[in-house]
Amino acid sequence: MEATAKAHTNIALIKYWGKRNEELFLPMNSNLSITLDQFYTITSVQFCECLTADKFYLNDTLATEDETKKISEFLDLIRNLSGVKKYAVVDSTNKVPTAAGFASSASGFAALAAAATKALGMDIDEPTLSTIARRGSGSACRSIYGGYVEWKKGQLPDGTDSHAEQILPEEKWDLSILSVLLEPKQKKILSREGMKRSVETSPFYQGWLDTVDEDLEVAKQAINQRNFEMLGDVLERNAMKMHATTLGANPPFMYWQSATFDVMEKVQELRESGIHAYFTIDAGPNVKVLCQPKDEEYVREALMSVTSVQDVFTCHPGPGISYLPQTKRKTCC
Ligand code: 2P0
Repeated sequence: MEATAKAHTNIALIKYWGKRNEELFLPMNSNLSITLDQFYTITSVQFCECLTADKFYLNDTLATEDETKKISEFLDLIRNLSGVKKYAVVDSTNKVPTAAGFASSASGFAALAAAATKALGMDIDEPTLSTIARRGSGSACRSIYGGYVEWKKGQLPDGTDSHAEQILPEEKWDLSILSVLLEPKQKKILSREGMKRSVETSPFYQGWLDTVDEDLEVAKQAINQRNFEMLGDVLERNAMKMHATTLGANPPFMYWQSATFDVMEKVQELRESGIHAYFTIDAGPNVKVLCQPKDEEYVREALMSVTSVQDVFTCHPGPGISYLPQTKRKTCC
């Protein structure tokens, strides 16, 4: 009753911003991401009768009670689906630079959903696995698939039609995604809280909802046509609109800091000089810059020249879930 799975993290080009059902993690809008090749989580799960509670190791260290509670609640969903009541040892290793503004929750819950369902011998297809991963963290449902991925918001109240699907495999279109690491200066407003406050209080949230479906259609068309400028224009616009909702919230908040603007300006400068580069920003100050692989080195150097930039990590589109042979991991008895 054990299995190991690997899931890569993803970055949204059209953002998931707002929930229509918080308990089921149902989004207000459909959205679109690229799964990244460099950043991932490997998780082993072993269910065993000898355990009296779940045990969670994160990067080789026994996790805190709070961290373990989140994992246990997620495993409860899977135990309910499978009918198996046993507890589990979960051993998870993150190769995700969280300091660079990459949440490990997407790859983390995708890997956990895959390993736990496999360990229990559950026969489920990928869309169903995606709906399960979604219940850990919304963006995790996209990490089941590689390449270019759409999370369809669905309509059913139980969320069974709210899952991701691949729109283009990773090998069909190579792009460079440069993640720009800045020095964090302020306390983070978690995306979960930020999106809730925007939905409930921002007058600009309706503007977001009124235009996001059109952004998504343009992005899908651009991917279909491999039209990088068209994709870049819409992904940058979409990120700006998401952040505009935070400025209208009550109380207002903003994820950017002065260094964020320095990077945005550098990207604009690059474009004025004829290089096609576009930025996107998630629920934090760090910036991700998309460009074509032929320009990757030049863009990386330009970004490194910005005083407040600490480092730049380069990624390309990466794969979906995979299952690994059992290695020497933490075991129960
Ligand atoms: C995204 N973000 O589409 C958006 C853009 C942040 C900004 O998905 O509450 O950790 O666990 O469902 O998935 C981050 O939010 O939030 C996120 P929950 P999640 O990538």
